[in-house]
Formats: sequence, C-alpha cells, structure tokens
Amino acid sequence: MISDRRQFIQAAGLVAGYALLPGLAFAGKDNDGFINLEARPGKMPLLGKGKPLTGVWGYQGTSPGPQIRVRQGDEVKVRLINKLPQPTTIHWHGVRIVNAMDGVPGLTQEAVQPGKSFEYVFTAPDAGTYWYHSHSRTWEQMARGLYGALIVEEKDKPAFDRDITLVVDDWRLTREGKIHEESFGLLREWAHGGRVGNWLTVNGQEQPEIPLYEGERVRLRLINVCNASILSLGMTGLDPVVIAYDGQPVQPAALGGNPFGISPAQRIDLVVDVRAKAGGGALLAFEDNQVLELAKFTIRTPSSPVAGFGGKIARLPDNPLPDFAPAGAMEVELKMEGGAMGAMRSVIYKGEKLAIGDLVKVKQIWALAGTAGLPEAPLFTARRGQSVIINMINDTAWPHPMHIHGFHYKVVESNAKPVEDAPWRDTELLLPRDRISLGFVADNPGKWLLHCHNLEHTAAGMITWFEVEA
Ligand SMILES: [Cu+2]
Repeated sequence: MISDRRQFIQAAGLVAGYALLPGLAFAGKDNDGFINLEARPGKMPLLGKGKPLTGVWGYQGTSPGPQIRVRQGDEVKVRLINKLPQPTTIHWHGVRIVNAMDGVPGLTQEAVQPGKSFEYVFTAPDAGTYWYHSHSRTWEQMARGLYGALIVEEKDKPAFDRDITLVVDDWRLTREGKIHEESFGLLREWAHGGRVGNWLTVNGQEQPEIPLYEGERVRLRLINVCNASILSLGMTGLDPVVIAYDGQPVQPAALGGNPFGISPAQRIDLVVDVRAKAGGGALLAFEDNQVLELAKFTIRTPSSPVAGFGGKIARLPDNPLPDFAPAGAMEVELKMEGGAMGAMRSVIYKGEKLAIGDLVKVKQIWALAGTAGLPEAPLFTARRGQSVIINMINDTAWPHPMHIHGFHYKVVESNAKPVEDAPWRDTELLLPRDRISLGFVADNPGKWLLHCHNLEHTAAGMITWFEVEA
C-alpha cells in the first residue's frame, strides 16, 4: 500500500513538477523508436517575459534541448538532424559509451553536414545525471545553446517525491538580447579564462520560480553547461545533501551552508528535504563579491500528500564501474602549459615545432604534453583492461576542468598527497599549479579525447587523445 501510494505521488509529482518547470520538455520517440533531435535556429525568451527574444541554436530550436530520460541499461536511439548552417555532432558527456557513438568529428565520426543526419545508438550503462552537447566548433555551438540533459534513471527508482533537473548556463548577450557574436574567437579571451557570460539562466530562463512543497524530499540535478564559468553555488532556506558527482553516487553528505563549486561540464546531484514552512528559498551563484540569484524556490503547501523524508537519505546504488587499483598501472605524464602569464615558449602544432609568436598567429595558445591541438598520434596506447594513471601537471596560471571521454576516473594523488576514496568523476578541476594524478581502468576500446572543458581553451590547443586497444 505504501509503495502504491508513493508511486502514485511520484507520478503526480512528476507531472506537476515538470509541467511547471520551464525549458525542459521531454524528448518523445518517433514511430521507429528514435528520438529525432533537430539542431536548428530558434528563439528563446532569455531576457524574460515581454523582452526581445534571443536567436539561439538548439535541439528542436530550444535551449536546453529536450530532456532525454532513459532507464539504466536501456538502448538510446537518437537521430541528429542538422538544420544548422555548420557541420555538427553530438557528444554524450559522461556516458561510458561505445566509441563510434562518442561524437568527436575527425576521431570517432565524420561531422554531420548541414541537411544531413546521423543515428546515435548506444546503451547507457550507468544511472545518473549526464548531458549531451555539440562537439563541433563547440566554443560557438554550445555558446549558442546546443546542449541538453540526459538523465539515466536507476533500475529501482529511489524514493524522492520529485526529481528536478537544473541546467545552468551563462550567456553573453547584447543589450538587445542578441548573442554577442563579436566576442566569438577573441584570442585575448582564449588565452585567459575563456568567454564568460553576462546573463545567467536556469533551464533557459532568468531566475525561474521553482515550486517546492512542504515536507517533500526532492532530488535536484545541477548541470553546468557554461563555456568557461566555474560556478560557486549555494542555497538559502534549504540544506542540500550531495548524493552524486558527475553521475556517480557518493556517500550522502550535507553541505552545511557552504558554497559548492561546479566547473564547466560537471554535475552535482543534491537532495533537499523541504523542512521550511510555506515561504521562499533560492539557488544562488557567488561571483567575486556579488551574490546572484539563479532560481527562486517557492515553498508551497502541498495539495496532495507527499512521501516526505521519513528515513535517512540512502546512498544510491553504485554503477558497474571497474575497480581501479594503482598496482601495475601504466603512468602517463601530462603537462598542461600555455595561456596568459604562462611560460610556454614553443610546442608542436600539426607536426611542426612552432615558437609562441607563430602559435599565436594560428590561435594556439595552450598545450598538453608539448603539443597544441589534436596530435596525429595518441598521447598513449593502453591495452584493454589496463590500469592507467595520468599525472596532470597544471603549469599554467589558470584553472582547467579536465575531461576524459568514455571513462570515469578517480583522483589518487593530489599535490603529492595520496587521496583515498575520491569520487568517480569525468571532469576534474585543476587549479593553477595543481599536480593531480587520476586513475582509471582502460576497459573501453577506441579513440578517446582528453581535453580541458573550458571550451576556449580546447579550441586554442588544450586537447589530446589516447587509444585503448580492442
Ligand atoms: Cu583550460
């Protein structure tokens, strides 16, 4: 009976929650079982009601694109239809995916030309919060809105009254609400912290109002889709508990009022027990000395019973990741260099050694392991199933959110100190001068990217790849 009631409440809650949440319509399947995602221009009310609309590029012309929700282990079938004036692809960020579906032009597939389509078919092995985005001229296409949430539900649904996805972006808009195109490709920004926005949205809306109901236990899934902004977030009126990073469960831990960081491409799953009586709360962004309100939580009296928070928040079931053990691992050194205030003098670009002056001319200003841009040869080749440790040395004056495609990894050492029980992540932030060692098991064959997810840094050289033998 209890479970029936809970199921009913969840179903009712889902409908109420999603219907009221802007910008996150669900992806529907076509007759042939495919979700058709049309990448095309569209118009979004980013500035708010009654203000000029913003011309974006989005999936189905909206940003975020439709939320894709599947069950763990399900086959995901998406047909990308390119109605943009540029070639494009889709990358499924954080999914331990079959290599041919990873969406990297020139490495795992040809870019999809305007007017053409491509079918992505893969299984989602891990439950959690993931996302999809363009991986072609990513610095421009993502800044124009080409991304969406990919939610993989646990096989046994955990007991939350509602499950709400919050996609956070910073846009750079003109006063008229247009995408600020003049700042695309500015070397000055590429060499510094990237193209930072001036307009924050959650699910494509400025300061949306998100209703919460007294007594309910809600899962919030935050995704940072900014090109370059490392967000420091906090909440008022609620006491969030972290349950997952980058899709992978962790032991539930209350944040205790402390701001929490989320760098580009990272996700954080939180649970909030709505203990406050009717009133308000907020999701806040801290930036320098400013506090910006990202979203307003309006706490209401529920019109139907909520399942609530009787028990402790349980740890989500772990995903089937291979255990990592450092013994016998192959070690790879990855020096990160370049950027403003950096010491980089010359590196390899397209097989040729170029001095910094010539690198600047071709807009390459960052390097990984002595090479700017995607090299011909892989950084390393691992046997399938081999343990790998990458020793990342951030020899720059800038932070870098480092992303590895196709794998989750653990920090095993941080600035000469061993780290125990780090969470599995697909994107880890390295601060200036950090020396971080990451470990993972190379169990997925193919050609995989390793790059900084500050998209301007990627474009300006901070990208490499490795291969796992079949
Ligand atoms: Cu970077």
